[in-house]
Amino acid sequence: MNHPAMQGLTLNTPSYVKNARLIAWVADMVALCKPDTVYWCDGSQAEYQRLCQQLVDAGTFKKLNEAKRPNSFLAQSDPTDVARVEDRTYICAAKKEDAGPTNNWMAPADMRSTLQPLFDGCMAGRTMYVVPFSMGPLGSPIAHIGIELSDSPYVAVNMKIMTRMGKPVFDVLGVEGEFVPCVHTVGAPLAAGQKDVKWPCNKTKYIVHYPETREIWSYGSGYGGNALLGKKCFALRIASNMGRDEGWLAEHMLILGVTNPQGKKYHVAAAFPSACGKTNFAMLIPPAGFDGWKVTTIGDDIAWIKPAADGKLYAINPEAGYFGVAPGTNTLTNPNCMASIEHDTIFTNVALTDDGDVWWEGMGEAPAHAIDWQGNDWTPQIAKETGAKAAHPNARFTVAATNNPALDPAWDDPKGVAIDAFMFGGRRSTTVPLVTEARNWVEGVYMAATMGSETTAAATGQAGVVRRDPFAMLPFAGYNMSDYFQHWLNMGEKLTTTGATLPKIYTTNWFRKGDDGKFVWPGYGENMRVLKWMIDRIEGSGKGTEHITGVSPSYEDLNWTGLDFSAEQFKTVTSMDKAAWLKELELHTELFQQLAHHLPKELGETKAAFEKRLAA
Ligand code: SAT
Ligand code: MN
Repeated sequence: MNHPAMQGLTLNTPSYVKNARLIAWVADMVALCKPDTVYWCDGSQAEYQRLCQQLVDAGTFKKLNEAKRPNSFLAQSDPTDVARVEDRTYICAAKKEDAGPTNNWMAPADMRSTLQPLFDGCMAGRTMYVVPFSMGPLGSPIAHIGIELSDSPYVAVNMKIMTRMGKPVFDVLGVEGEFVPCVHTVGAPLAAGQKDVKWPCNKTKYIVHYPETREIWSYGSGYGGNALLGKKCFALRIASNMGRDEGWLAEHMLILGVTNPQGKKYHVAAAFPSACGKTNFAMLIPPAGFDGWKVTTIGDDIAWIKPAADGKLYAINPEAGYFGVAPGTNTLTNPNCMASIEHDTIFTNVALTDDGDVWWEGMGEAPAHAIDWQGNDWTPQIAKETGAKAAHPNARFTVAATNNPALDPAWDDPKGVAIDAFMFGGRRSTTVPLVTEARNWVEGVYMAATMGSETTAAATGQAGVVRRDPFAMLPFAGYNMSDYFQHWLNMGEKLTTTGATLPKIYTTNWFRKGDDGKFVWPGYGENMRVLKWMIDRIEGSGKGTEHITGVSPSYEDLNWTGLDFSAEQFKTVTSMDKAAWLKELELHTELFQQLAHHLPKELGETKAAFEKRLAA
């Protein structure tokens, strides 16, 4: 169907856009998607305010109480569009084995013919926003440019917060610069005169990546990582492909700086699965007993890491904002985060209080009445009777990094920060100890590759099932997982031959439970005690005891000042149970069978060494 408004539609290309490939691609996409108008985002604050007002007028946004939550908005999504859709996410590599067994795959030609009719006319009655963005500081040697075409103004304003978005991107792009083309539609064309809904989307969803041609096509969802294509789609799935080809790493990691009382600074990159507290850890406030220590945030979700001439690995945060989980966040668990979202924040799927502010489970005292994330009346009594949640468990805030009081001064440094340690943390109620240092790079890669985690709400909206989540990258590795392991091994080997000191690799688990089913480790700011031990190890002063899978601290190796935590409790979170580990290694075997194609032999050898130690 040809929308009438298509006749004579101009591209409205601004005069400062000089990239011929970009202009040709936009023209092609306009011809395909048939929007009513095309709007090129300039990324200005005035534009942001204008689009937010437009979203208010359309009913997508509610403006929050200006006195309580200045310049902030609430969006409540369609109840069927609340999280990433992993079962609808595809890596369309030319060959199936290059997507690997952990990704959905369809042949590129088949996917293109599947998507063609869906995208044909998909933006009818809507505006196509051209969203230019840089992942990483503008012009950084580690950064890359993307252009997202989207029919969602919600996406445009979120991208303004989440990325370096706007006009300066075109200067970096120039006449011949490279960009990753990202097309997004909510998949809800409007017939002439048809009234829009507040959260348009489509039951049919496709989140599609073509790794060879580095394209992203997203259909049917307006939510989070499905729609903000700079995030998981580009910065992880496409970028992991770029990193493999070009010798760098695109990782699902926060980056933090930690400065000791003498002023010496270290940088740690840490991978945890979605919604396992990365934002909390990245904004950690050192507890009592750590006077003079400071933790600062470079990033809370994604790291791009590249070896530099000095043999060190330098990391940037490709993002410029946080798309964090709201439920559970409060002034005790994450005061820096609560301060960050006091103003200039977009909230999605939290509850609206009667005084025009927001609330979610775990924020603090419940309001007597609120409108829940689905627009229904909510009271503590209703919650008690029906179990209704005020906020969706995957409700989010979108906020600029510059709102964070703990923002690291180097967060926007184009050269990045030198990484001293990697951390990999699963959510395991049993088996895996609080912290383990790998004895070497290969053992660290093994531990990261076999990481398991109990699922959270980020992927499916459901929590609690254990799955293997190698490197916290299961839904994000844009190519064969075993080739990805190999890439990590290759990076280690290459750096070693240049004489570089490789970062140490740690695994952590904050989530061990006691017999009463409750978490034993207090977590949050107290994780500083573990972080300090890692730094002691880097400095060579930290003590530890060797066991089956690496080195862990004994009770007396940690600083306990200011925390009442007994040796008995410590044992509960650090014990290595032989029977549990025999079973765990069986599960590793299962994983390795699944990933047999191209599985690096070093991983099998490491497992054999663990088994030998376990038998001894
Ligand atoms: O929806 S996002 O992919 O942006 C967040 C997450 O799942 O980690
Ligand atoms: Mn994430």
